[in-house]
Amino acid sequence: TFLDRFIAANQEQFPYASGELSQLLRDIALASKIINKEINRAGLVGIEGEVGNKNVQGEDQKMLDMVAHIRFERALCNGKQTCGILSEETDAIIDTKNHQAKYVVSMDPLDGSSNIHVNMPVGTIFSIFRRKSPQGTPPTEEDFMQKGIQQVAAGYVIYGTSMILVYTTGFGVNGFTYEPSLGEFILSHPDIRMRPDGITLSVNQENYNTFPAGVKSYLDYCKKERYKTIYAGALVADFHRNLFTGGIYLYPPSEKYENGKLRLLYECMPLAFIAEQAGGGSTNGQLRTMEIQPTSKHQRSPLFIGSKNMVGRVTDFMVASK
Ligand code: AHM
Ligand code: MG
Repeated sequence: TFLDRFIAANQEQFPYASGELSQLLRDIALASKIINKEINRAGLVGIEGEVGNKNVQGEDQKMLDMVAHIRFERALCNGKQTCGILSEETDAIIDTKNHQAKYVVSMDPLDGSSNIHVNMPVGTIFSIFRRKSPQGTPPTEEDFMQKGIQQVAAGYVIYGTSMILVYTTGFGVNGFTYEPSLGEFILSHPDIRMRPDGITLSVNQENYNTFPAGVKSYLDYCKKERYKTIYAGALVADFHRNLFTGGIYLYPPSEKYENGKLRLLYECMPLAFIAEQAGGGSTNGQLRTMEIQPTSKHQRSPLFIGSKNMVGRVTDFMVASK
């Protein structure tokens, strides 16, 4: 099944189905195809850059973040279904001038971009809400200050060995693999379910010394149980792996990042929606990620996400240590 057909066939599942959300998802898919192309090409540039000048490499990465951002912005503006965009790459919300549109999109256009110059996977993460402000007016910050449980759809694209788009509209999770010769996404992973348990642990232990006591004891427990640590350094890639094999990804608070590093609106929330829809879980160590009330656009949140029992266990460890 092609993505377009799948979206059309499932349109009646959308709360206010009238084709707009379907179009919006297609716009995102289109932008991701373009970005995939840019990233493939950047690989070549990166390899050359490595031999030469480090600064150029740094600029390259930043450039790609911006390229991805611009591609999405354009696709969403042209698609006309989005009135506002919140992106990791710009501080203010973007008014697409489509004031009649019903939806707003939060996104991290290129997650894990430091992976680019070493040819490791990167991703895009997105979250879609219905606006709160009236149709016909410009988007407001309020439109974005909604809890995860209000998301209409969320997903990610992983630019890896192949490009895969995974999304949910609250009726399970489906994954589509890009077939370059056809230029189409094809349903390759229908109804993805996450195992309740796993042995993969994805965490950067650099800040172990200043992690909360509960996290430290959980990590000690994982060591004792001989869990294996796999960390790609790109949230999308680590999450994707754990989604299929069972596992947990953590980015706890530490001295360096007192609220963790990841952004609530366009990193934690969308992946939490997917995790839950696949039977997994996500918390900030206390609260369900989906129930956190955002208070600012780029706010950070600790993240404990993955197989349900693993997330339950680390959360228990944290509560017990309080
Ligand atoms: P980015 O959005 O600037 O790429 O930062 C988010 C990334 C995540 O993809 C990844 O999991 C994390 O930062 C890695 O951070 P660290 O290097 O501190 O482990
Ligand atoms: Mg990111």
